[in-house]
Amino acid sequence: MQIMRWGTDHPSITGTIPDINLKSWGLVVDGEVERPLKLMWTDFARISTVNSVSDFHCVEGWSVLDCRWEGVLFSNITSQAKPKKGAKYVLFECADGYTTSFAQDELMGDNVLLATKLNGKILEKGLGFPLRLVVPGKYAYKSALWLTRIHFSSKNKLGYWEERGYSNTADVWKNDRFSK
Ligand SMILES: Nc1nc2c(c(=O)[nH]1)N[C@H]1C(S)=C(S)[C@@H](COP(=O)(O)O)O[C@H]1N2
Ligand SMILES: [Mo]
Repeated sequence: MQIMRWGTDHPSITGTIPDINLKSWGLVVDGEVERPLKLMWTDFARISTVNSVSDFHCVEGWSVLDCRWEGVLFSNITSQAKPKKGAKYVLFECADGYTTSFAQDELMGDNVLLATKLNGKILEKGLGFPLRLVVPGKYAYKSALWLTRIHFSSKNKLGYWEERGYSNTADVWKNDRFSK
């Protein structure tokens, strides 16, 4: 296993790092939900956060160990937005146009975060500022940077790399890299 620095992989599908202004940025939570939300940065300061330490693995063979993430539990957002029955799938959209997708039940663990901090510091621009998804045990392409939208649906829409042949389940410990 290769241990590397952050950002040595392809950090953005557009090749540039989105420049996000916190005054206008907001996270939209919509789709098949009882209560669509738009959470602004000032709202994030009010929602309680948790810490979660995990390793980060890319399908291309590099890893970053012992990342201490801090952020809002995904399950906290779900309980606010209240997805409708049957809205089993979740698509994450990002400021650079990137997307990634999950089944909702993969995201309900107490280590799945919308992270605002890494190792005690607000995320750097290149690492997803202001908000990135952290799903320990899933490959790095499931960690959406520069989040702008969480969309609940009864339909399973594949994300950017998942559409291009990478596994939708992406379990690191099953070496589950490519779609079957
Ligand atoms: N918004 C966005 N998120 C993204 C990507 C991207 O291009 N855009 N690339 C993914 C891939 S393929 C990897 S390996 C990781 C890299 O995360 P890092 O830049 O923090 O190392 O981000 C993932 N999340
Ligand atoms: Mo990647």
